Amino acid sequence: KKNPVSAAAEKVAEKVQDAVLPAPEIPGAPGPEAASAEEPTKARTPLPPKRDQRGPDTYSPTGQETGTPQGRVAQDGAHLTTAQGARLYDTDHSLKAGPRGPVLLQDHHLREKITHFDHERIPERVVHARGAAAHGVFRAYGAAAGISKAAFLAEGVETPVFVRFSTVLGSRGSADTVRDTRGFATKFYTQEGVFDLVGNNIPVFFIQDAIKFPDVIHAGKPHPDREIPQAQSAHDTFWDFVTLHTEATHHTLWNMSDRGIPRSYRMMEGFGVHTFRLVNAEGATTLVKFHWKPKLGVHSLVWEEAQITAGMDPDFHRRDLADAIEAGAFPQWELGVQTFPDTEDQMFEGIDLLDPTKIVPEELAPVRAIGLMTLDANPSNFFAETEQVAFHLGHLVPGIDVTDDPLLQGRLFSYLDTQISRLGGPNFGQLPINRTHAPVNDMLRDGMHQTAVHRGVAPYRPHSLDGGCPFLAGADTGAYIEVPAEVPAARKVRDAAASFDDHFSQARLFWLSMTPTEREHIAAAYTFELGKCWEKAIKERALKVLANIDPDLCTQVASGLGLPVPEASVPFAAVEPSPALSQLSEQWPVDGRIIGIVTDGADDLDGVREVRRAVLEAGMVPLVIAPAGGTLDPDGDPVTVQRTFTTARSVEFDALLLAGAPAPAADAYGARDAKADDGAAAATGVEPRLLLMVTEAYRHGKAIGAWGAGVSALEAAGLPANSAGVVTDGAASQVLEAVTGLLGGHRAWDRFTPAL
Ligand code: HDE
Repeated sequence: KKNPVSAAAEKVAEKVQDAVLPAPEIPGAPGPEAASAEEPTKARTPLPPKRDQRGPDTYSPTGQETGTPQGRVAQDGAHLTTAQGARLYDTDHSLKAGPRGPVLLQDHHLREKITHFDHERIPERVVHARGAAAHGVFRAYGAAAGISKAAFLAEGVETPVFVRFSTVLGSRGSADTVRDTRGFATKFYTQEGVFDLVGNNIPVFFIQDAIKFPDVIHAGKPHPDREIPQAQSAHDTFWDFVTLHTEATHHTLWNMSDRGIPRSYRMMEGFGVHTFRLVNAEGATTLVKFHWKPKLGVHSLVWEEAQITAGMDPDFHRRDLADAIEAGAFPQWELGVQTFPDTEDQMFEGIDLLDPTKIVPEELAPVRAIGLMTLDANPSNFFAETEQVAFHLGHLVPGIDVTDDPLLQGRLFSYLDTQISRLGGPNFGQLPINRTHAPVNDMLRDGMHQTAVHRGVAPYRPHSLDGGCPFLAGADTGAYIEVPAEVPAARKVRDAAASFDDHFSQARLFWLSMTPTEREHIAAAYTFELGKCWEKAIKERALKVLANIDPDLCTQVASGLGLPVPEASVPFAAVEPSPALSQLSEQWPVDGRIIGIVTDGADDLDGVREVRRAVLEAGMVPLVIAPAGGTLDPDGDPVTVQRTFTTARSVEFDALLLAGAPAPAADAYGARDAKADDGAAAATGVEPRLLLMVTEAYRHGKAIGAWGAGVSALEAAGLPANSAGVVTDGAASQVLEAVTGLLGGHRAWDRFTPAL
């Protein structure tokens, strides 16, 4: 009789044999036969990361280069094992007293597997829980070398980076396209230690003092009784807070603007928000504000599009970032600085540099580019990297120091503190994604999840054992030395500077810098958000705040809410608009834009092939939409269908091209519904879901091109052929050319109406 263990192993081997995938070709690895289930004793080189993926570095917990990918092992070798390395012959059945008997407590494998699973989750971040990240490299231009001695800012130095983008309010599983601020946190693995630039896509913050952070977040998070609404500011407690703390007016206005609903993480600016202090080799200091400028320009969704996308594709931004990187369309940002003299009063042109609710307009202090960041690889493992990465404002390198901004000062405490509970102890710096690339020689010992095996007996200084002490460094040997900034003699107070009392002038500056279209969007956003509030008193208070920004804005929102227009309570400041704040002024690259190409499966396939090719050549992504999936013209020059009317929705596309006008699909569930509801659509003889797609794209300001039979779909949708952003002149290639031109401006802006 056969030993039951080998019988089970054989059974599994039989099953696996058919399913086993061809072994990937890895240089130096054993040949494909080694992966055969028949010879399970030969070790196999682990699967390499996918082409677009990179994992953390090869540094050891103490910062030494090991040459082997630390913490990158998974499914390494031919045999499944327990966590202790014992080989397993079965992982699908618990150990029982007979096949129908009770499960035995001695089944260690069962208990280990379930116990580990039970503890797979860690607490999500208390803010910025929802995020996506990528690896990349930062290359310094050298332009900041005169003002900062940071080695990674010297000309030509390349530094690996890891960047995590996030929303603020939503929980880990919430939708990407909600109206919110976005986090933009960058970890630079410099040779002098880790430098974290933990910024946002909005250059100001809601509050001026960190002590209010728990309050503003409690107000923005879902109501504590029912835990709704998720990932939104459109509710009473948020508006209650921001109207009672009017320092929040400026940031709230940015959130209500198109900046609150970015088109893509790749198309956002980033800001360090606070003023930082740079110090050069001579000890001279300069105050700076950090800016990330995206090469693709700053672009946004429109509100209805953002809402539909939150349902159709809650992972829209995460997918967009990963897809772009996988396709080789690596997003890039220039890092820039605005520089200010480090004066005693820390003011610049009347603007308090220590007040995080204030910007310095670029017209007053231009942004000087100091380096280029390229994100060129996706993480290999979301949990190990994106979830476990720990950013901290206090991770500074020589040449970069902080200022006395009270928001910044509080953040210096918060990040380390929160990570101790989120990552389960003080040793999270040893996690592969958090490891510095600089050598580590600290005297921190023990603690939860210690992975370094420290040698020696004398983790203290000075000592006379362990071969002497590590020496202390000086300014000439790369020590991090705080700038000995003067602290003015003063009394201890719980107070703020008088300049912090100006809550409205810069909100007005922002409003006046917007184009009419952007103003329409802002007024509509306030009307939506306040319209979702329940308490009338909160809406009335919000209108009083708006009255102090601008009477037009206040009047529009008040009329939308059906409430009277209050008077301003503070005089309007005389402010100069800053055109740099508007998103709509320029033409931008179209790389990575997604073009939906609609065909009925027969009409002008040559045109479809031609525009498909041209779209790809222009660095954009063509997606062919047809009534049914599969391949068109399979025996000729085949065209693959990527979307059908069941899987496509307008929000996925930046522009639409119509090569045909498909008839309604008789059997499609959605089509039947739409036809029943919409006799007019049925009467047109055009697929109702295409009509929805076209009208939606039109409402959202997207470029639409049509030729041949496609023009009749436009007509059926009731769209005027000669209206803004609708192209019907010429054959396929001419239509595409005109549509590409429109995409450079992102949207057909003049199509917008206040109704959006
Ligand atoms: Fe944060 N913030 N924050 N914040 N913040 C966190 O740290 C905090 C602020 C920002 O992708 C937490 O590890 C306080 C401004 C980003 O992992 C926490 C205050 C700016 C991220 C924390 C602020 C930011 C965080 C939660 C008021 C832009 C996500 C999890 C003084 C300049 C980083 C964590 C990531 C995360 C505290 C205000 C940016 C709780 C107390 C201003 C991008 O420590």
